[in-house]
Amino acid sequence: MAPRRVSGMEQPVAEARLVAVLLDVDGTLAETEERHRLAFNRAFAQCGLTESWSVDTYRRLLRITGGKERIAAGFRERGQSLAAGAVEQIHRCKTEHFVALMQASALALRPGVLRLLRGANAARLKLGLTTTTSPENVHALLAPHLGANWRGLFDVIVAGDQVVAKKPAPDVYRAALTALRLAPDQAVAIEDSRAGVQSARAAGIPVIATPSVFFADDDFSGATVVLPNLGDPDAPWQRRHPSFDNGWVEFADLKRLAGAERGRAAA
Ligand code: XBP
Ligand code: MG
Repeated sequence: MAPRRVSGMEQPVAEARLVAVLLDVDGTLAETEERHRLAFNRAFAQCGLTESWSVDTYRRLLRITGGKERIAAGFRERGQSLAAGAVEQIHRCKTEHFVALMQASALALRPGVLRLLRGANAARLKLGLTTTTSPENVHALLAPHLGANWRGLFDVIVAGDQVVAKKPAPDVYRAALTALRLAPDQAVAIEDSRAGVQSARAAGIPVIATPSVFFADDDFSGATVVLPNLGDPDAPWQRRHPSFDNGWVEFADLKRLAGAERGRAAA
């Protein structure tokens, strides 16, 4: 997919006060949702339920963020009510299946993710994870790539039920800003879905959209730029983006993005 410019980036480039890069997890760090879908279906079967989500059904239900919320919505739309505690029980089972799937084979991170995670400290940037997914899932995804002590790479991790209102509500991003004691224009977010972009924007944070497979057709209005992925020197974008010197995102681009966005906001 060729990069789409959502808003000009040829603004005067004020030196950004960028301090932190806040990354979403599912769909942004890796294409995890197909494994989530498998895990949901295995949990349904293990719980003796006939429910099984096709790719199309799951793509539709993915509009609802949060696995427990998604389970409740899926059964509600079929007119089926679940016993008290059943949603939590199914979701616990689903998380176990997701972790087992990830332990069986590590899931590749998307282009540019490992490069930016590993390079942030040298670029004097803080890192945060701002995700709806359960904490166990983050460990299952990142430990094979960054080691058991991967959490040490991040200055803040806000996940799952740490916030009540999930994306597109701004809560997860506001919690990260509060933890880091930052203003919104000192951060930039990276997201794969419309709900994620809306969440970051509602918190006042400029956001790069890198649409994932399940959200390829989403409306990413509000994102400062929409890119196929973060790219890498050995995996550059097939078509160059006029606002990027290279075929991938560098930290200088993130600083320019944040500066340009702040310039727009101040205009
Ligand atoms: C995407 C989500 C999550 C996952 C499933 O999270 O909405 O609900 O689909 O994980 P992200 P859980 O914000 O990282 O894109 O079942 O643990 O919720
Ligand atoms: Mg996501």
